Amino acid sequence: MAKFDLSVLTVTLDQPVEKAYQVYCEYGGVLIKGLFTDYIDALNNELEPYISARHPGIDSLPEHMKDFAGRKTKRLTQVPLISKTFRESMIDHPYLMGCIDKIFENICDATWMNTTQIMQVEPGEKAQFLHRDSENYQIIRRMGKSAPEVTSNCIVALDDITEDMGATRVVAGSHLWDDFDRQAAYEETFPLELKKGDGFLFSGKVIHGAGANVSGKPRRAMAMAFNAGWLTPEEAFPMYMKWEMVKGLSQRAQQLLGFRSFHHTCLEGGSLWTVNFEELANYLEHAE
Ligand SMILES: O=C(O)CCC(=O)C(=O)O
Ligand SMILES: [Fe+2]
Repeated sequence: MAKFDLSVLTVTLDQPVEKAYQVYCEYGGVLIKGLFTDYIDALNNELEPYISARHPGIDSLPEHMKDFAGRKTKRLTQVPLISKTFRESMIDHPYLMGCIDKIFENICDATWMNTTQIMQVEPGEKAQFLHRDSENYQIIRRMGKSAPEVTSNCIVALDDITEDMGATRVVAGSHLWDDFDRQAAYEETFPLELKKGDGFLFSGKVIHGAGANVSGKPRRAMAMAFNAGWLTPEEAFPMYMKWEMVKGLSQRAQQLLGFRSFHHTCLEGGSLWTVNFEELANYLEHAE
């Protein structure tokens, strides 16, 4: 198969967010060159001891989910808790937030972080089964291509990632398929080869999965996934982070981490995630 031309998916930070959004809509994802290049070394340093201490595979899961998570893949969450660099400089990156605002326009007034997850695919790992991330929300997934976007994921390369290391396999355009029950053939995928610091932001409706690692090196990437603020996220950030750590962050970061209420403004509706019918952050400030 001819190699997929990644340049059609690629934007640079000097291009307008509208361009990134246009690519996202057409292909289901957009590769943002050098999105986090300035921060990856610091992030890796902060994460290193935690990744080293983690063992591959997730023991407590049912068998099919053990395959999904990867038996030779290390998964580590709690990135905003572990990494100052992440919570202060990466989580609310203006370009990424610009894209997220476009993607979720008219779907929700505020977005939550769905998960921040290190996915280190170790040598010898087989390919993950292909899936859509919206499968976490089956009722939405069953609505097919016309469903509202409820989750969008940015895969960030924490190292240069090549096909043999297990680059994510992506089926471009699969967010627009008429039949969401159709299985994708491996030949329909392309390997998402990235340079350290690149980010690939893609729709929850796009078919993808981690590739097999047939190299001798671990493949280190991070998922920064977002979801509509009215939907339960994968990761329970406010259950393990403390307000003291979050209160100095931007309002956007606080919102992403679940430390602010959700107020409907663009859509009709009330407020969610409140205390005594009031803004959660006000309560937290006074509850200290
Ligand atoms: O690690 C990857 O390349 C993709 C992982 C993934 O898609 C997932 O776990 O949902
Ligand atoms: Fe996925």
